[in-house]
Amino acid sequence: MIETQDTIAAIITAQGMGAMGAIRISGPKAFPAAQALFRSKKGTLIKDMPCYALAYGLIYEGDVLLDQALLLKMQGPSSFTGEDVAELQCHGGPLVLARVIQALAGQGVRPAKPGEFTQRAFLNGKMDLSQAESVMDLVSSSNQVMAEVAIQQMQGSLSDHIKMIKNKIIGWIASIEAEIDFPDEFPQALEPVTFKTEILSMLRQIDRLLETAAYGRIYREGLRIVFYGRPNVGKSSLLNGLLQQKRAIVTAEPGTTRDVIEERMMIQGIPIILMDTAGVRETGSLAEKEGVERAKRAAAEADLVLFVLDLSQGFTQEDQQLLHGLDPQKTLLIANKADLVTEGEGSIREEAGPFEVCILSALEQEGIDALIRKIRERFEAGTLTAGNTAVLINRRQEEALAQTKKALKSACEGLLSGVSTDLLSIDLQDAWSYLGEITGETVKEAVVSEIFARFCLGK
Ligand SMILES: Nc1nc2c(ncn2[C@@H]2O[C@H](COP(=O)(O)OP(=O)(O)OP(=O)(O)O)[C@@H](O)[C@H]2O)c(=O)[nH]1
Ligand SMILES: [Mg+2]
Repeated sequence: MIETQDTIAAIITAQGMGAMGAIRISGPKAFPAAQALFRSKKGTLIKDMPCYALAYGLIYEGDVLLDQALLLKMQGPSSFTGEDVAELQCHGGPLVLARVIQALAGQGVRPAKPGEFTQRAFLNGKMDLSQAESVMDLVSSSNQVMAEVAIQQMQGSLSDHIKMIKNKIIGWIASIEAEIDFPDEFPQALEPVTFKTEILSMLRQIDRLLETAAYGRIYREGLRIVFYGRPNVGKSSLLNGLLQQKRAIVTAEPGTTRDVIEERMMIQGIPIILMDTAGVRETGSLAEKEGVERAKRAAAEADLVLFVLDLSQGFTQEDQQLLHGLDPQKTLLIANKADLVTEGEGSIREEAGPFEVCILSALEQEGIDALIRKIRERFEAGTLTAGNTAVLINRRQEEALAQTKKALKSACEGLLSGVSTDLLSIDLQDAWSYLGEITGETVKEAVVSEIFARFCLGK
């Protein structure tokens, strides 16, 4: 346990006005500090209350009555942070709560930093780092899938898996150490063929976890869909059509959109970031040039590009050039302005080659539903259906798993090519240590602080 001598407090309910507002006080002085402010109606003292008991009373700062409140006592280690915790359930006015926090400051209780309660829970061994990260995922989840996965991960769906792999590796390391220390009794700790089979199975498990990274990013941050194409083909009209509002300016003049316009929406439970961009063309205008550069960057970083063309003009040479650099797996070709043509739909499909085509009219709102279905299909065409997984790893965990995989592969190759056992042990220790970054045992203090600093206040 590290030094957590300060006693801290924060409002743990949403900011602003509400029927109720709760304040959490955590640390060695939680009970005496709360006692200095709180007078129970029945005269009960906090120190005499059992753990998880509630008391009703009044909160004072000196002689000034601040509020009526319920006090909940949670004695360390049986609390969220693992420390002594007192929670005051007050009335939810921002001023009332601010005055209570101020009164607590008078008792030597300092305001908690963002994520500090959860950080203490982690440091006191109440949860591992991946579980702590899931707390934030749950609080900030914008969709049902993320919320469901976050609660599973808080319960240990990821950490149990990681612990299992780590234990196996520790077993191997122990065998190697035994071989080094007592070569006569343990002549060949790891039998190469068995070891190879086991390590391959472990690598498959790691791959399955790694496969969840892409969905993890989408459910945490949103699927980035970028409208891309020549000027005037109807990109902004399509953005507005999907959003069902006139978000972007639409004019008959080519070069209307300059900046990247970003909007969030949900499409059948998937969080989406829609990005409208400037039409790509050679231009003398500095602002438009910059817009075109931004459009190209956005398309390169997109999860899905909606490449829009004007069906009434057909598949122009410029369209073909632009489309050339795009990945058919990550692109849908939108043939817009279908209302202006009566034939030629078939030929666009042929010309599109490997690109899937969606014919629609943004102006008449024809074909938008089919587009939405196609977006959903593309999302589900990945390696797994995210809805069935209990784990969605984040970028940090993905990086640590990729490193683990490298170290394990190196161990496996080493054993097969007959390297010395101590080199093998180093690879396995590396793998163990990378896994420890996920659960938190081997992660650097600075990384821990950075993770918790991203949390919201009061969490
Ligand atoms: N007939 C018809 N006109 C459309 C359709 N979609 C867009 N337009 C028209 O095409 C013109 C250009 O539309 P925008 O949505 O501004 O096109 P854009 O691709 O965003 O253009 P830039 O921002 O200049 O790149 C406007 O006059 C729209 O009304 C459509 O489906 N049918
Ligand atoms: Mg536009």
